[in-house]
Amino acid sequence: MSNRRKFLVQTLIGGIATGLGYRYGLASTIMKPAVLPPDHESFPIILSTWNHGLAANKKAMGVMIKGGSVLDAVEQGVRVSEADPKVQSVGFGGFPDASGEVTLDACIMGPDGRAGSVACLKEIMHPISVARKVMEKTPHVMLVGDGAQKFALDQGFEKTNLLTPEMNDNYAAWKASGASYAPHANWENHDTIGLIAIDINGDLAGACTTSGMAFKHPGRVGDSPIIGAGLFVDNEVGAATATGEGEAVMKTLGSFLIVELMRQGYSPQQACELAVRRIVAKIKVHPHFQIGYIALNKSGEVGAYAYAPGFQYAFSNRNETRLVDVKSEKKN
Ligand code: SD4
Repeated sequence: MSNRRKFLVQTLIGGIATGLGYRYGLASTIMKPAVLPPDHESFPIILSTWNHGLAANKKAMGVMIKGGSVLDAVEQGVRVSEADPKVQSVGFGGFPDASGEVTLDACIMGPDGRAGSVACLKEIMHPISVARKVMEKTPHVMLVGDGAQKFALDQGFEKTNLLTPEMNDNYAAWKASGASYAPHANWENHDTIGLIAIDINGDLAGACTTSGMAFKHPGRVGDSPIIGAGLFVDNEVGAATATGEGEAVMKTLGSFLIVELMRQGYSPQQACELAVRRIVAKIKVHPHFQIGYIALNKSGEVGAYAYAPGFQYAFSNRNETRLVDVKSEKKN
């Protein structure tokens, strides 16, 4: 067989195998992600959800520029949002649940594949740091509720009242208006921070932290602390994180899906679009539905996509930090 024919036959067989693999979910076992050499000129690269990500990115960049690890960077970055009462869906000053309590969800994942998570954690200012301790100090991945709080206190974290006077007023107004739960997640009222980063060595990490949907049912946990839903990192491939109505992200394991799509060769942008379309195909969404994904691959390429207009993310590389408007499936 001539070389050209051999090439064509091999390409055809490879294409069929890839197509079948993709169709039957086997592609990750037969394909390697395309990895370009890291662009050291602009690395580190950091992406985070919503405009408060600008401050978080700057903090995370500072940590890496000073020689800190990418894991330290993602943790320190999102702690900025957790401590800021103006960020109303994360940490201190976050919206409470339907009983008036602020309960926090967070997770972290590092380049070595380790992960830690806390859910429904009360009265602790920095759930992301508790999640990191779960990862580093226990054989577990996730601690929830009272057990998570006990662990945090044992680790030296202190109790803080997370319900600010402003949020108390919001809660009272919500009660007075009939106290019905309506998941409206967009820039006006939602700002979970998911932050993903790649350092100058090409190592990836991510962190995601939230107070969840405003006035949620007590005990409700969203996507943000669920590894694979709100966040996923695979150091060979890339990282992805989510914001918006977590139930839809959980039902489709959105961040894991994006990373697996990138493993199969899709760009971060294509992978985010496919993950949003997976939700559209599988779940009946309501008129105020919103979901936003951001993703970063091992080569430093980035992508983002939302269901509805209004989603933004903060982009940083060594040279600049800026806010990016994200395209959406629904146009208005
Ligand atoms: C949740 N995904 O608890 C979170 C909420 C969110 O911006 O992202 N808000 O479902």
